[in-house]
Amino acid sequence: MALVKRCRPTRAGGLPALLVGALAVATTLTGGPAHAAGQGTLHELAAAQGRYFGSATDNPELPDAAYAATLGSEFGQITPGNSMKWDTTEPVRGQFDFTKGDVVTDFARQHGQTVRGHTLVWHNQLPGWVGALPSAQVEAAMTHHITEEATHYRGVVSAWDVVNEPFNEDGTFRTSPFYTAMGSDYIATALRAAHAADPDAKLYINDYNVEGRGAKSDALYALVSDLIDKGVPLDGVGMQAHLAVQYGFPYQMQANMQRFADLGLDVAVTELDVRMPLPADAAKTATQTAYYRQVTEACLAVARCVGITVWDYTDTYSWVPGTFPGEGAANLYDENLRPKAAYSAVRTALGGDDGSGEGGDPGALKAQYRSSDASVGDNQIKPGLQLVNTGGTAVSLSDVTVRYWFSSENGASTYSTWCDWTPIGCSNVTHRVAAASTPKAGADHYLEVGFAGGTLAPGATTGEIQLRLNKTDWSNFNESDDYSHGAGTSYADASRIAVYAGGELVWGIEP
Ligand code: G2I
Repeated sequence: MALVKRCRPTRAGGLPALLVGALAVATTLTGGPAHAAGQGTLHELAAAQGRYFGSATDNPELPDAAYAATLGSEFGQITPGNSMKWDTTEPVRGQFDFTKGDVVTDFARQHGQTVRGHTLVWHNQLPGWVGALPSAQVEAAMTHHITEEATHYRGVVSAWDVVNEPFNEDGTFRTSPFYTAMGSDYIATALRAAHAADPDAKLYINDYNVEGRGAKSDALYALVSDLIDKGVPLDGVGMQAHLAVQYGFPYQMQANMQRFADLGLDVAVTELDVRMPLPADAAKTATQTAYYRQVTEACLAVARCVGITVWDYTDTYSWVPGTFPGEGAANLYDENLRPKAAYSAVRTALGGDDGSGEGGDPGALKAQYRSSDASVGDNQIKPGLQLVNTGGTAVSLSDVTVRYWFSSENGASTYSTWCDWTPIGCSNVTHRVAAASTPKAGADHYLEVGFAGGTLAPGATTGEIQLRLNKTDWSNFNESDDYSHGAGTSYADASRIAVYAGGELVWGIEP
């Protein structure tokens, strides 16, 4: 669906087109296109650059048909998030169960995807019996586990995270039953056992917070240098890349990847996501978008960076909210499986279009908002809105609508709405309140704004539209928890205000 195709010639007496540059507004893209309609999938774009683009998945997610459709089409590689871990595959000593992992590898085979095995030796998700073993028995148990699992998946997985997360943040070795029993030699022993069981699989050490230069990545560098010197089978390092907007981008990520590559190792980004403190806003979303783009660019700049795996592709199935309460929105797609701005940024970094089907115009319309409301607890809501055409083609406004979501509290179900002022003339603006079809907290109603006609030229803005609404019983609102409400008093990009063209979402994130 392309805006271009819906555009009609500018009619006589069309709306004045104010220049964006005349307004002091932020211009960062945050809402992003609502549809993935570009040329080629993420994996196809990556493959054209000699890389793969993959996603983690998990067994409970696969019956979700819409989820599975995108998992199977957009991504060329998958990593099982849990089903190859020790507590699943050998819950009782010597009793192996590969049922769940096999479901994932079957999915991959049906969709022509490669599989990253995750993970053979890790301190976490270990069955209790391992920790209860006498030290003298741990090596045999570890070797047996690796041998059985890597043999089962021989020829099926292309790479293994043989050892996962061996380091503490300060670069010392993490304590685990394996480290306690064997010291750091457990790592070489594990790699040798994996190589014996599956000589063709690429063998990795995988960790988090090793994406940038620092104590932890220095320790990993020292470890892998030593393993290479000793002739231990090792093919690569996995950089998980669980990033967060509030902690900054990894320090010198590309140079850090390059130093591992210079040792003759492959580098893989194995678990990418970029979380943020909720609620998402325009600034956090812009930072997230930049981080996804920068990781992609870093990988492409390092010849031995073989590919990128996101730690699941949608917020629906993210591990983040369960581990970091109050944080989330970390993935490339939202909970409605709509690609975010980060998705577009990854596509363009991979050399593709942005996925909007708009001939390279990222999100041809965007909404900006300011609050004109000094009081969030009185009987009126006063949003200021404006639309900006960020694309290269004129947009007909007659089939454009904008939604601002709020909560009705407990008052009347009828409303009055007002346009107080706009440079395009309030007679050109329509407004009404409607009940949300799926009421959510902070979003059981929305103010819908439309246009009698007119055309918004490339780069033009409607200018501000000063709106106001009240309940007909004049009872008070509590705007502070309203989905689309913000405290900012100057215009800024607003990802919680949706813009539709021809009934299709072209900007923003619905509640
Ligand atoms: O924690 C994020 C990742 C960090 N790197 C290693 C990865 O293996 C790890 O993945 C996550 C999974 O995505 C989560 O799904 O590992 C977590 C456990 O360390 C997984 O969470 C666990 C829950 O904690 C359990 O309560 C649950 O039973 O998933 C289990 C299976 O659904």
